[in-house]
Amino acid sequence: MDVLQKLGLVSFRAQPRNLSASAIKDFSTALILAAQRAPAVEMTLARAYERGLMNEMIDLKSEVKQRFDIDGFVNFGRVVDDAELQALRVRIDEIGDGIVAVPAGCIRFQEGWSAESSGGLSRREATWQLLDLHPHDDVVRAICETPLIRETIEDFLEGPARLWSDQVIMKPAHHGSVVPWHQDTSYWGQEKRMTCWLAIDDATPANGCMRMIPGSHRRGQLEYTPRVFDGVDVHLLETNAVDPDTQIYVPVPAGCASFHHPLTLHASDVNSTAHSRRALAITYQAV
Ligand SMILES: O=C(O)CCC(=O)C(=O)O
Repeated sequence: MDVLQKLGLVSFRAQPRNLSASAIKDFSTALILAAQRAPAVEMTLARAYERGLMNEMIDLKSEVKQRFDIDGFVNFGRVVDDAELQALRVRIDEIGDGIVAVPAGCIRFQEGWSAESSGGLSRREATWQLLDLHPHDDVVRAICETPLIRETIEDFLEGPARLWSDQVIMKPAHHGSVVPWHQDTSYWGQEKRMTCWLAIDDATPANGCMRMIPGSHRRGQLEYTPRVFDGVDVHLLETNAVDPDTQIYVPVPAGCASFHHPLTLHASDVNSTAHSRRALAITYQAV
């Protein structure tokens, strides 16, 4: 029997591939709603650990690793508890509101926004991205150094790793913008790194959850072009040669995470809902 079934768990990865984009959105939304109602459907090593299921945990670890090796990403389950998540939310709000100061280089605002010329947007609503907070903020650093996150990345990298960077894409309500198809290596080069993408709010197809192309990490570095998008004051790198028919939506409930390989093609849509979709991407580098 599949180890997930044995644990009474269902993987988000069981997403049918031959459905239309709108059917996939409905399916993904149904999964995330099910996860909220019944946390038992989360695929989580922590749960096996809590139940003292050590053998299952070892099996599950190898199952997760196998899936990761095949797909270049895995929808993992819960990595932080409610109190940690709440502390992170409060701190991100405080930084967005300017109540807790971080160096100016850690904040990217939406294009054209300034306190004097705000266009009706608060400072927090106009914050597009927070970058490398962990050297400056204890709450964010503690989350980035969560042992389950570090150990999972070290399993994927097959060796020790150190925290390298963090970023929060804020995707505020109503105007959170698109992140185009890209490989992280287009920004970073080919160093051996791995990212844990922790949902601060529920990430759904409607509010711009991640979309991934399974197996794309085996295609090597692809061509890319810099692009400027409306409302985003940064050059984003867009990889061409993407067949969106092969994409998978990866909805992640708040407090849970997906992990992705730096060569895996991924993107996210605009957030047209009334609630923000924030996520903390935590990257480790092999040492
Ligand atoms: O949060 C997003 O929408 C995109 C994040 C991303 O591209 C990444 O973590 O590499």
